[in-house]
Amino acid sequence: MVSLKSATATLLGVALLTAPLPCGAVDLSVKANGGNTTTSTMYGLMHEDINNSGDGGMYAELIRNRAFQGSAKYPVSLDAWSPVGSATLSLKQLTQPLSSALPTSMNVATTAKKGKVGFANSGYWGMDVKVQKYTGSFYVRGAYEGKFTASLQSNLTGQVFGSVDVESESVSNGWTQHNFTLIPFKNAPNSNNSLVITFDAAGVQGGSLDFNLISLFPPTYKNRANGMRVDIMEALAELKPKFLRLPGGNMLEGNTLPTFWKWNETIGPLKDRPGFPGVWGYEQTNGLGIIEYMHWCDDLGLEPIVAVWSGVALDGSYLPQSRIQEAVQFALDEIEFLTGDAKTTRWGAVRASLGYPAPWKIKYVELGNEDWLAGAPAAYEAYKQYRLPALVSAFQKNYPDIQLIASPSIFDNITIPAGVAGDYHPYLTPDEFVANYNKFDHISKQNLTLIGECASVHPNGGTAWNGNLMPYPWWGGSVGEAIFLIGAERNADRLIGATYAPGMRNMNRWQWSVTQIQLAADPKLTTRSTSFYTWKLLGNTPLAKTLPVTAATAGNNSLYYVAGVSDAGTGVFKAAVYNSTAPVPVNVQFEGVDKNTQATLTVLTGPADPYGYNDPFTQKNVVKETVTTVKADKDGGFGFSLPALSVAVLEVDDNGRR
Ligand SMILES: *[C@@H]1O[C@H](CO)[C@@H](O)[C@H](O)[C@H]1NC(C)=O
Ligand SMILES: *[C@@H]1O[C@H](CO)[C@@H](O)[C@H](O)[C@H]1NC(C)=O
Ligand SMILES: *[C@@H]1O[C@H](CO)[C@@H](O)[C@H](O)[C@H]1NC(C)=O
Ligand SMILES: *[C@@H]1O[C@H](CO)[C@@H](O)[C@H](O)[C@H]1NC(C)=O
Ligand SMILES: *[C@@H]1O[C@H](CO)[C@@H](O)[C@H](O)[C@H]1NC(C)=O
Ligand SMILES: *[C@@H]1O[C@H](CO)[C@@H](O)[C@H](O)[C@H]1NC(C)=O
Ligand SMILES: *[C@@H]1O[C@H](CO)[C@@H](O)[C@H](O)[C@H]1NC(C)=O
Ligand SMILES: *[C@@H]1O[C@H](CO)[C@@H](O)[C@H](O)[C@H]1NC(C)=O
Ligand SMILES: CC(=O)N[C@H]1CO[C@H](CO)[C@@H](O)[C@@H]1O
Ligand SMILES: CC(=O)N[C@H]1CO[C@H](CO)[C@@H](O)[C@@H]1O
Repeated sequence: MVSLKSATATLLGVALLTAPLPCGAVDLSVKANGGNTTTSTMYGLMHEDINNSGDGGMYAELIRNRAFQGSAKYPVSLDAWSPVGSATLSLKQLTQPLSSALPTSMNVATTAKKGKVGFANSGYWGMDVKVQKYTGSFYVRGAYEGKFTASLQSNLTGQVFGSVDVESESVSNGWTQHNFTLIPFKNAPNSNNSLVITFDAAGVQGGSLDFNLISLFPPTYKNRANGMRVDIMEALAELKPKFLRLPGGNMLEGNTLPTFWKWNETIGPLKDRPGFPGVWGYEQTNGLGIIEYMHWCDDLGLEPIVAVWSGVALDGSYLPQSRIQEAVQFALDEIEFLTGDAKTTRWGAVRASLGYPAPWKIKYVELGNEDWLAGAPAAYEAYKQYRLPALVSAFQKNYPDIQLIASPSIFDNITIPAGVAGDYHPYLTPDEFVANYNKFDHISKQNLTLIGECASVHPNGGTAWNGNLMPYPWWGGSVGEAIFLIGAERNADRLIGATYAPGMRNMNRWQWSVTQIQLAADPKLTTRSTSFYTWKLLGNTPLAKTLPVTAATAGNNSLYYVAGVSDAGTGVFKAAVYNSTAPVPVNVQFEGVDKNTQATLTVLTGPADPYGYNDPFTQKNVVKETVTTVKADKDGGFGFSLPALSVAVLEVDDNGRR
């Protein structure tokens, strides 16, 4: 809630709105009582390692292909690595690998008898180099006396921004970890940088050394080891999200039946994490594992919605009924790993042994991902017949306090078992979102629903899924989403919450273009999209309770709204204008609010072109936020005018508490 003082301070040169309203204003009266208490957490996050939003995105690791992980789908490679000096790089599967999870390593050979040789890694399309502390580590095998030099340098000019010497402990018959910290003495002018590790050819016996798990982290959010990128977490925190749907959507399913996302392979030391053949075009490191997701929740105060595998793969194959208990047990174990007692449960003890004795609390478990899609109709029929029932009965028995969520919603031709919620994923045009403003008006509390993914992805009149997605979230699309969300907030006693999806993409490698945040190695390119701003405004003004609104006049179909009370007990009115040729005058009267009460009005407007978007490469924000103070008239009404294609929130100040 913006206090009167700060609201005045943020006045953007707009005078208090006291002018009489034009005729034809939408005249709304908000009742003091009779609404519904919000049970939903309303706005949250959904994360999927799509287009390097995990590896190369959130996850702060700077070294790409750090452990030469691969699979049948993505064969191991030397991507991102290049030799330095006279070195020759090759991949080796040694009889004594670093670990069974990381069987492939990089052999660095040289015929030179002296001079520096080594290798460079160009990162996730560059690396951000600043005067700050970098934490690095590598494993090496082979007899070497001398020192290693780790340096951060320009990939364009070779200029060195900082380096550190690491005394060799390496021996011929085993792997030795070398840790280092590096503080550059200078900021690099751009992100085209590499980590270079060299050693002295003269000190090497046998002509080569083997390397694996070469890692480098910048400072991370809340200084977590193996943590998250600071600028991205800060951007997410601005949304004031309430939950995180994890570990993703399609990613949970995997490409084929044997290669589903295995939570048990994402835990423990990095050398024990084999990686995962991702579903978006690259092998994932599993560095961002289930514990890291929990830390992400802890650090941003998010309620985890943990999705468990329901026995289907993206290629449409699914477990027969005779094997469904495999998925059930795997899911029960996962929740036991997160929530089980460290002393009395098997998986709780495993968690404790990894250094996390305190269990997490899990309130929501989702059973699968979009089970109406992959392998339909046969796989969906199997979901209805035995996959969902098996999971539901096992969870209701073992975890009766957890709110279960089926991956389809009541809008997906399914009868969801009693007590289980559903998940609805609208990817629509703005017009369709607006047409769905009333979507949840008639669902019952028993049909509790999560909007687990949501975004405007196609333009009105466009080619829908036969054509391309839009290149970025665009203003008209963002307003369409906002109207749908405002409609949803009117029913926030029947919804678990709503989240945009996907959250982000790396501009250097992506398949899905419409994301809330765009990013690259260079933090300057971290871009908040038009939808980021609309979701932020709605998410920063939560309603504890809805309030009934009556319209004195027939109203104007271009204005969509919800009214309610904030957590602090003050009045809140949220609205958006769509398909209007002119500003819409509004008069909102809160029952019991006196004349001269002040309110803060925040209005978001976009560029003249409704297809305008926030381009990471120009870094210009097309969304304009205007904050004004509005004073109640003698009848306690707040009069203001909302521009065509706008999203607004009016917050009655503390003196308007009822
Ligand atoms: C850095 O250099 C390597 C090897 O020359 C090259 O393959 C890579 O694309 C470069 N990376 C960047 C970010 O320019
Ligand atoms: C390197 O650092 C890691 C993480 O702090 C630590 O677990 C490990 O023991 C260190 N290794 C050595 C050889 O010091
Ligand atoms: C993880 O669990 C799956 C399913 O039970 C199993 O196939 C796999 O071997 C396990 N991975 C490890 C590293 O134990
Ligand atoms: C709806 O589900 C039923 C039962 O699973 C199935 O027989 C029917 O074909 C489905 N209808 C549509 C339109 O998908
Ligand atoms: C917006 O206006 C256009 C053109 O009149 C119309 O086709 C469309 O259905 C309208 N959209 C909504 C959501 O009212
Ligand atoms: C839940 O939704 C379904 C499908 O719309 C409907 O048939 C059913 O009656 C609803 N259940 C309750 C308890 O309202
Ligand atoms: C409260 O819930 C009832 C029953 O679902 C609904 O009819 C009514 O519109 C809701 N009122 C408000 C103000 O949200
Ligand atoms: C609502 O008012 C605006 C501005 O006067 C106008 O452009 C729009 O057509 C109106 N919408 C409807 C549905 O009457
Ligand atoms: C010459 C070169 O590779 N320049 C690149 C530096 O990095 C930025 C992104 O961080 C690229 O846009 C440039 O092309
Ligand atoms: C490796 C990978 O995922 N590459 C794809 C990322 O997305 C772009 C844009 O759609 C594709 O061209 C790449 O093939």
